[in-house]
Amino acid sequence: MQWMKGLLGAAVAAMIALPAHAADYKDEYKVSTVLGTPFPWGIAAEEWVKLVDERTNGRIKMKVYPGTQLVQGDQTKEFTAMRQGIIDMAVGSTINWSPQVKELNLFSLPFLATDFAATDAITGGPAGEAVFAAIEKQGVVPLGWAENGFREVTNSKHPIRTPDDMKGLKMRVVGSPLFNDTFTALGANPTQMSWADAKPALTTGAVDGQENPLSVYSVAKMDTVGQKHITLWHYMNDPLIFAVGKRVWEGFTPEDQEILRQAAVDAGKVGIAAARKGITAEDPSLIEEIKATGAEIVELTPEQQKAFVDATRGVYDQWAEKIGPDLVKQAEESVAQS
Ligand code: X2X
Repeated sequence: MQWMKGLLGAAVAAMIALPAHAADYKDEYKVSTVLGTPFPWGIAAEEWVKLVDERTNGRIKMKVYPGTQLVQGDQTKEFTAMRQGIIDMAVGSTINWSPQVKELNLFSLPFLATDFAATDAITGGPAGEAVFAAIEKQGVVPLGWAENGFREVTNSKHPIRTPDDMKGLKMRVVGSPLFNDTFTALGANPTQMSWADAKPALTTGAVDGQENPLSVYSVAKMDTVGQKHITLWHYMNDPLIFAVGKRVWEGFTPEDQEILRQAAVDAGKVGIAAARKGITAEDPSLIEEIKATGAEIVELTPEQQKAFVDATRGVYDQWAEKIGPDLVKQAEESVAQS
C-alpha cells in the first residue's frame, strides 16, 4: 500500500504545482447578450471580451452571442440558462432577469430614477450591493454594471404628452409583469413579446408602439417601422449587468477571477459612455439625428411628467411590496442624495 500512497502524494503534488492557467479552461466561454454591436450593449460586451483577452494574453477566450441565440431568442430564459451552465456568461438586462430575481424589478419601478446621477447613486450604493447579493444567491456571480439606457416611449399614431394620449395604444412591452401593470395603469393595451418579435410586430402594425432607449431606436431604425412619435419621459433607466455562472466562475483561478471582474468594471464604463452619448443637453447629437429622420420628439415639462408619475404611483407602491420595501427605501434614499 505504501506505493499507492506514494503515487497519490505525487498526484496531489502535481495538482498543487499546476500553473495558475489551469489546463482545463474551456476553449471558448460563451457570452450571451440581447443586442450586439453597434448597440451600446454589444459595445460593452465586446469591450469585456477584448480586455480579458488582452489581460490574460489570450488564455481566456470569450465570444459574444447576440440575439439571445443561445436560448432561442427568449431573453427571459437567459438567467436560468446561465445558472444551469448552458450559457457561461452574459451581459444582461435587469428586466430580462427579473422573472428569476425579483429584486431586479427595482429598476423598472416607474420614475424611481429619472436622471443619470440617480441611476449611478442606486447602482453604486447599498441597493446596488443588495441586488448583486440577490443575484449571487441564485447561483450567478455579478461583476459590474453597464447600461441599455433610459427607455423612452414611441408609437406610430400620435404624440404622447399626457397619460390620456396612451389610451388604447397597443404597446409591445418586455418580459417583466411590472411593465404590463404600468402600461395598463396608463390605459394602454400592453402585449409582452421578445425583442426578436418586436420589430416584426411594429412592421405589421400588430402593435402601435414600444419603449426602448434612443440608442436602440436609432440603431434598429425604428423610424422605418412607423415609430414617428417619441416621448422623452425617462420613466426608467435599464442597467445591464456583467455576470458569470457560479460553476464556471469557480473554475477560474482567483487571479483570473480578479481579471474578469476588473475587466467588467472597465468595460462597463465604456458601455455606459456609449449609452449616454448624444442624449444630453451638452451633446444632443443623437436626438438631432433622430429628428432628422422626420420623427417628432416630445420632451415633457416637469408638470407633464408628474401626471405620468401620479398615474403609475399605484403600480410603484404595489411592486415596492413585492420587490422588498427595505431595498426600495435604500434606493430612494440614494436617489434623494444624488
Ligand atoms: O427587449 C428589449 O426591449 C430590450 C432589447 O431592450 C431588452 O432586452 C430589455
